[in-house]
Amino acid sequence: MLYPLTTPSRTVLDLSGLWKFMIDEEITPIDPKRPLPTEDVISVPASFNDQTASKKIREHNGFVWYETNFDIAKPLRSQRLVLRFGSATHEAWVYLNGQEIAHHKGGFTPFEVEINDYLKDSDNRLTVKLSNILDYTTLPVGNYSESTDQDGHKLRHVDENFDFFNYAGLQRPVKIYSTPADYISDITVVPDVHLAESSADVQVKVATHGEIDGVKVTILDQDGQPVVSGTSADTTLHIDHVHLWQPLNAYLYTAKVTVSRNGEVIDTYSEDFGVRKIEVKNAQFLINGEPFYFKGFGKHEDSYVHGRGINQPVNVLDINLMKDMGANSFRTSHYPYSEEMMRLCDREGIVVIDETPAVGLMVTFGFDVSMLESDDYQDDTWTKLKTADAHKQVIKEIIDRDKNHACVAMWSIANEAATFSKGSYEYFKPLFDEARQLDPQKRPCTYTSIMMATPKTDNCIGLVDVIALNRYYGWYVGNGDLKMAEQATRDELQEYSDKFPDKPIMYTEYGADTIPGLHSNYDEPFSEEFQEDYYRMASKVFDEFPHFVGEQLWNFADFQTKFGIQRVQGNKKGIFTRSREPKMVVRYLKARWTKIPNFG
Ligand code: GCB
Repeated sequence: MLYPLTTPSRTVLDLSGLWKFMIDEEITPIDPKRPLPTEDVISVPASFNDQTASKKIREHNGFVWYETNFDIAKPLRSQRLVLRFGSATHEAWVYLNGQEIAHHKGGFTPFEVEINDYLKDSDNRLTVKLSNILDYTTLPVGNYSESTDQDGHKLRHVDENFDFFNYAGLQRPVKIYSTPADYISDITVVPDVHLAESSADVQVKVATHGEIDGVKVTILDQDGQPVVSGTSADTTLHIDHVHLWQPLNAYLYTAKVTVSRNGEVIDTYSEDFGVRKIEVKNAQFLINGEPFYFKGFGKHEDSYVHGRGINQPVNVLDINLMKDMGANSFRTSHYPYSEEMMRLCDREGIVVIDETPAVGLMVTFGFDVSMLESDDYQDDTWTKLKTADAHKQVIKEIIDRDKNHACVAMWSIANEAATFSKGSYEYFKPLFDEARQLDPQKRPCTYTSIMMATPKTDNCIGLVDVIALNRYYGWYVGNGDLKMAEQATRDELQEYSDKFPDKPIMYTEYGADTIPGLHSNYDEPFSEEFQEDYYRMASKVFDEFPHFVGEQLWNFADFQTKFGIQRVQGNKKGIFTRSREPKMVVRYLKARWTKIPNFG
C-alpha cells in the first residue's frame, strides 16, 4: 500500500482539523443519513480521550461518531479519488453523504476506499462511526463485558488485557488523494547487497491498474541524480559503488516510477528506499555483514493531550533524544506506529523492530514458573482466545504497509503471549510461516517473551530468529533485591545461551518504575537511585555474554495506562518523564551507550 504523496500526477488533500464529535450512548439511534446531532468538536488526528473535560467521554467504551464536511475542487473531480485513513481505532464504519462506503477492523493499520461514485458537487459529508471495543477476537485483546444502568440502558466495559490506556479515535491523518483512472497501485523494493563488490541489485516490482503498456523505473541517488533505470514492471537494477543504509547513517535512494500508455506518461510515484542487508547468522544480528548491537527502547505512541494520536514534534524530539544518548533502535511496542514515524526512522537511520498489535494474548498471569514446567502445562489462553484471524490479517497489513522501509530490521509477531501454554505452538507456527512468506525482504521474525516463558517452559522459542526477552528481575520478581536479580539474570541468560547456541539473544524490556525527583539514601525502589542501580546491574550481566545482541529498555518515557494499584497516573518506567524530561539514569545510560559501538 503506497503512502499518499503529491507527484506530477497525484494530489493529496488533508482532512485534519476540527470535526464534529459525540459519544454514542445507544439510547437514540444515530442515523448517518442525517447530519450528526451535535455541535461539539474534536481535533483530528488525535485520540479523543484527552481532549475533553468530561470523565464520561474520556472513559467511554462502545461507539463514537465523527463528522466533517469537505469540497473537492472541480479540476480534481475527473481524477480517481481515494479516501485514506492512517488508522481508525479500533473498528470503523465510514459513510459518505449518508451511504456506507467502507468498514475496517484493526486500529493501527491504514485502509482506503474510492469515493468518486459517492461525491456531490459541493458540501460532502463524511461521517465515521468508531468502536473502541476490545475483546477475545481483537488485537489488542480486551476483557469485554456488558451491564445495565438504573434506567435499563446498556453499558459496555473494556478491561484492557495490557498495560497501556485504550486510547481511541481518528488518531492518524485522514486524507483524500487523487490518481489518474489508470494508476500505480503498489511498489515493492527488494535490495540484494553484494558487500564484497560494494554493489547491489535492487528488484523493483510495480503493480498497476488499468490500461498501461509502459513502465519506467529510475533509481535516483540522495541528490536526486539518476543512477540506473529499467523499463519493466519487474526489473532488477544494478547499482555500483552503492551507498548503504547504515544505522544512524542513513542513505535513501528513490525509485521513481512512471507508467504510460501509447508513450504518454499517465502516473508517477516516488518510493524512497535504503540498500542494506539483514541476516541472522552464528548467533549474531548482522546489518551489512557486521554484528549489530541494539541500544534503545520499547516505546509507546503516547503524549499529553494527543494521547496515542500522531504528534510529529514529539516523534522528532524522541529520535533526537535517542541519538543524543547513543541509542540506535526501538521496538514499536505494542502496535504498528504511524507511517510518518516509520518514514522519519528511514531518514534518521533508526533501526526498528516492527511489532503487530498482538498484545494481551494470555489469560493467566503470575510468576510462579514452577507450575508451568510440566511438558503439557495448559491454561485457557488458546481455547478462549479467538484472535487467529485478526492476527493473520494484521500481519498481512503491517507487511503490506512497511515492507519497503529500510528502518524495519525485524518483525515482532507478538508481545508476551502465553507461549508457555499448550496450544501456543499450533497458534504461532502458521503466523510465523505467513510472515516469512509475505515479507519480500525476508527479515528475521521474533516475539518478545514474558518472564514465565523460560528456556524450560517456552513452547515456541524454536520459531524465532532472535530470542527477545522481557525481564523484570529486581522489579516484579524480587522487588528491590538487585543481588538476586543479578544472579537470576545471569543464570537465565546462561541457560538460553547453552540451549540455543545459534540464536542471538537480546532484552526487549527491563525496567523499574521511578518517580522523578524521588531520592533515597537507601536506594529504595521507585527512587531515581534505584533505577540507576537496576540498569547498572543489568548492564554488568549483559556484558558477560558474547551472544547478547542488544538492550532495549522499558520504557523510553512514562506513559498513560488504565487505573491500577501499581500505576500512579500511568506507568513510570520511563527514563524520561511523559513530557520528555530526563530522569537521573539518562546520564548513566548515555555514558554507557555512547561507548558501545553500533557494531562489534
Ligand atoms: C510488560 C509489558 C509492558 C508493560 C511492562 C510493565 O511486560 O510488555 O506492556 O508496560 O511489562 O511495566 O509492567
